[in-house]
Amino acid sequence: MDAPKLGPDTAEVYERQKMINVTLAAPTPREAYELAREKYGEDFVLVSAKQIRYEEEGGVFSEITISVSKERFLQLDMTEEDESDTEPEEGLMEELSLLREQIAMMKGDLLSREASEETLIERVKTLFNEKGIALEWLDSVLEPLIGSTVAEDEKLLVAYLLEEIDETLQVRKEEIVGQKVMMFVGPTGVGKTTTIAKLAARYAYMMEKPYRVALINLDSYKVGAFEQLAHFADIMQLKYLTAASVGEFREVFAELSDYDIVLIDTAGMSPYDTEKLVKTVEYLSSDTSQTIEVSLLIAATVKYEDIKDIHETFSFLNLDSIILSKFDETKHLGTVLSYLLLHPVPLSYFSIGQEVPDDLVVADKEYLLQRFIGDLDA
Ligand SMILES: Nc1nc2c(ncn2[C@@H]2O[C@H](COP(=O)(O)OP(=O)(O)O)[C@@H](O)[C@H]2O)c(=O)[nH]1
Ligand SMILES: [Mg+2]
Repeated sequence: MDAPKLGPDTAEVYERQKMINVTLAAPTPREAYELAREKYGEDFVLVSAKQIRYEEEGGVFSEITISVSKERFLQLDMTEEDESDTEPEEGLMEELSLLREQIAMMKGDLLSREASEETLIERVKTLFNEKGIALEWLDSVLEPLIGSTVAEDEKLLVAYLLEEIDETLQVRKEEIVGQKVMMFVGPTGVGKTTTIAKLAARYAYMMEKPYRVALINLDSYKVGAFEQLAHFADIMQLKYLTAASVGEFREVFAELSDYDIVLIDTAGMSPYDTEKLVKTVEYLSSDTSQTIEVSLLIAATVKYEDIKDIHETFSFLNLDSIILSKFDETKHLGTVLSYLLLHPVPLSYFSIGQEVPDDLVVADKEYLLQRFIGDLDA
């Protein structure tokens, strides 16, 4: 035959236009013909018949080839296959489609879970950001949580962030060993002079032992500034000295070797002031090898825009500690907290009001966090 092979070998199916050739085998040509009639009724045409000898068994078989309409052939073929061969295949198909459904469900589940986690993280991030915490810090802390169990629960997420804040914040123990020299820097009006007065009273009269306290005023610019600190010194009967230049500072500092604590008041943020501060710090650490603790005062009320300027002006002094002032004036500590998270310098004291000497507390993370949580709750 010259037609191309189309079907399985056993059936030797050939297609001619709309007809298909089917070969059937039986012991005799007659039985083969009966077989064809059984299968296709009258709907076929006999094409050829031949006898086949089976070598091994020495038997003879008759083969007939008939031509059946494609339609009829397919009908029969399908029903036959349905009964026998296709069963396992169909089972497989069913299993496959079931599996596919399951995978689709799992995928959907996973996607919706990821999506809900993302929205949960976004929600908590927005909450903290609205309270002043920088996105930069929030992203760095929250990113590793994506896909973790913490990210599936809002309360856990909030608790995790508070824990991270707690861990990042640093506080400095109040320690007085040897001579302690402290310089207070920060923008005008932040509360430097008031805080120095509070600390002077604390060290001189309110600790378990009285310390000898001296005050130096480097704040030669502000009108009335000399009088303010001098007034406190007078009331508390403490040594008080002024120095308008680094040269003068050198002279007055030399007089103070007997004092346990020297507190240095400074002026604001002009380049002239900061240059004087740098020179003073340099002088103290190089010429007298005296360790000097530089404390930056930041008001809890500080605005986000201002805190950058403050950082740029004072951070190159190598800050040893930060004092937060005006705690009593705001409930919103996010901005200052955010600064502390991005620039972790230990906190030393909190100024919580105008009263000298009472409105001062040693820095305490709990105190700060409780207030921040109160603000979050609101
Ligand atoms: N409400 C409040 N006012 C404060 C606090 N600390 C200082 N002040 C007030 O802020 C103003 C400026 O304080 P001052 O010590 O002169 O700031 P300085 O310019 O940094 O020396 C004064 O009226 C202080 O009484 C504080 O913790 N809370
Ligand atoms: Mg002052």
